[in-house]
Amino acid sequence: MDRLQLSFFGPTNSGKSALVNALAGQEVSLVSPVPGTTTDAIRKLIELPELGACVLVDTAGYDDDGTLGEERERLSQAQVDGTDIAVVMLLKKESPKEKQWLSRLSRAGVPVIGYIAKSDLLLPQEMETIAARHPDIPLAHDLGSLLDELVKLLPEREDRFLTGNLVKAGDCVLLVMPQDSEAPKGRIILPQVQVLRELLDRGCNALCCTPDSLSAALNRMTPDLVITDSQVFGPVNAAIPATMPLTSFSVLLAAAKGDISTFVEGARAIDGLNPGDRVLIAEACTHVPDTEDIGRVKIPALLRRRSEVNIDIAAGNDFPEDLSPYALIIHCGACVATASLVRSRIRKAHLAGVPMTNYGIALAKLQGILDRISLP
Ligand SMILES: Nc1nc2c(ncn2[C@@H]2O[C@H](COP(=O)(O)OP(=O)(O)OP(=O)(O)O)[C@@H](O)[C@H]2O)c(=O)[nH]1
Ligand code: SF4
Ligand SMILES: [Mg+2]
Repeated sequence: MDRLQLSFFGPTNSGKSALVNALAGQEVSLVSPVPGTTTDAIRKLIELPELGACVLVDTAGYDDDGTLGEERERLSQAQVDGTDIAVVMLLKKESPKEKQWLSRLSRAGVPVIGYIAKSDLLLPQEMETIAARHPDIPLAHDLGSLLDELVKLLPEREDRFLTGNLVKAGDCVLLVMPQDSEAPKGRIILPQVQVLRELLDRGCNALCCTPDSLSAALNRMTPDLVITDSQVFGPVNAAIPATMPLTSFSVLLAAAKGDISTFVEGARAIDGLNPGDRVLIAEACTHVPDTEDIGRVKIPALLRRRSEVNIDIAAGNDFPEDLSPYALIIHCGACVATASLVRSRIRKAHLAGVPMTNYGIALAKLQGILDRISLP
């Protein structure tokens, strides 16, 4: 279910945007002979026959001198986290930043394909010289060879179910989905749609209700599992029998995107928070915060009820490089981000020795029911 993120890095004017357009078979990015044409990272969601659901990320080129160039390179660097496979453009004359970028990607554990840029303009021996410079990475020089190398590097796609072993065919599942001011108008949010679809695919019977209609729903069916929005964990837990399995959409998502045991372990650090400690709330995307925003309003309020901690918010790509000031990181459900992004952040937190949890698990902990919920 997770999209494969393919990111294209390289010097300005090396043909990144032209290559992304060729792969997508449409104009995703502007191509021009003017160095620095692409300024911000451009993301294109696309289905490629050989690769499945992908997000192609065209980045601003490096080797762009000046302050803006540095700023653009910083934005391109932010795309490294979350990248499943990187395509790095290799020029005839080695770019001064080539080695630095290759080692940055290698440190981040991102597999790389070197793409010999504008190979139609090169002599065979010039291509060989570039290949000799990079004996350790697979190389491509046109669309066909790039697709071949991408297919070879495809990570094992785990087609695991969001609901894991919590349900089996024929089970009745009750979904509690508040439609408060935070819910998008006229729509159901993605994790709920995904879970509902999966339950149908797995041959389960699913009934949806809001917290207000929960008791009416319970009169109609005895669920084998209740999946709730984690914001109403407490009242839902109080309304159902103690033996009835209960989980939340964000717990299911946390297990699919990240590492549930790290998150459960991280949530236990909430007990050790002291006044003055710094907690980082990290969101994978930027969205306009709401008055009932879970990360900016609800979780901070629950944390401060226990201890006067200081809270920093990092949205989108602004995940701090230096995590050492933090006593705890609480990450969002990453509904629109790739699992690789969350895993790379878990790795950074681990290296910095900072516990990390996520919204759903933290809410369960803060509402005193972490040990009550079923994990997929
Ligand atoms: N001959 C040749 N020219 C190419 C090829 N790919 C791109 N170009 C040309 O190179 C120039 C730069 O291409 P872009 O795709 O905009 O390069 P870019 O790496 O995205 O550049 P920035 O956005 O500035 O970082 C354009 O004039 C393209 O037409 C190629 O494979 N062969
Ligand atoms: S990616 Fe994170 S912050 Fe953005 S909407 Fe999804 S859960 Fe919220
Ligand atoms: Mg470009």
